Amino acid sequence: MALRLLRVPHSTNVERVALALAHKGLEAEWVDVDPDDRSAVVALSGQELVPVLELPDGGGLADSMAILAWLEAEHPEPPLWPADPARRAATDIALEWFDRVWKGPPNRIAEGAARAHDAADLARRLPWFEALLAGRDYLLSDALGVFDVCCFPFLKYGVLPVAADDPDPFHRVLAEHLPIAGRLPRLEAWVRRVDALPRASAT
Ligand SMILES: N[C@@H](CCC(=O)N[C@@H](CS)C(=O)NCC(=O)O)C(=O)O
Repeated sequence: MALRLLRVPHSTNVERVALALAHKGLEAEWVDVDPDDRSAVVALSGQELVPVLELPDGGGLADSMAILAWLEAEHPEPPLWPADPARRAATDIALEWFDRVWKGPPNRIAEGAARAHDAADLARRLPWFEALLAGRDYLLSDALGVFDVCCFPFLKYGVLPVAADDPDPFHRVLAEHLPIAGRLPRLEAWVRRVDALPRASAT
């Protein structure tokens, strides 16, 4: 049975879930929410942001990474997290760093509240991703993992164009501040590699 999820167009965090669902061979029943009317999102989850997963008990689970953790627990195969405890802990540290540290500068720039070092921090951290891809196809291992799914919808803007009908200024900030194409070959190839993977589409 397809999992029911709420989404808005062009959402980075929704794309994380779409990639994870497809990786696990799961089908989605996507409910398209009007970006200007979040009442269905609030009714299901008590907050306004998407994605939200409708749980089997009728409740709603918000936050893309919480949804990915739920999918991993309920549908462990094929895995997104490594089984080895040390590699799993390193993965969780990377995930928390990405959402709590890496995302800060582009979010603040898009909100017009940039700090002095935000643009420099984004530039300084970009080669770290290039280095992670030395000798392997994915950021933390030879196979697609949860850190790839976490980062791809954001880093892709350094390679792939922003859709003409995408009004989100955050995506244009990412495109402007992530000089990947033509400069970081392993990272550019990784973006194209992950972009070629399937997403769970509407059933
Ligand atoms: N931490 C949340 C963030 C969710 C989030 O920021 N969602 C965006 C779409 S990517 C949203 O709903 N923004 C509100 C808006 O666009 O009005 C997650 O990972 O799901």
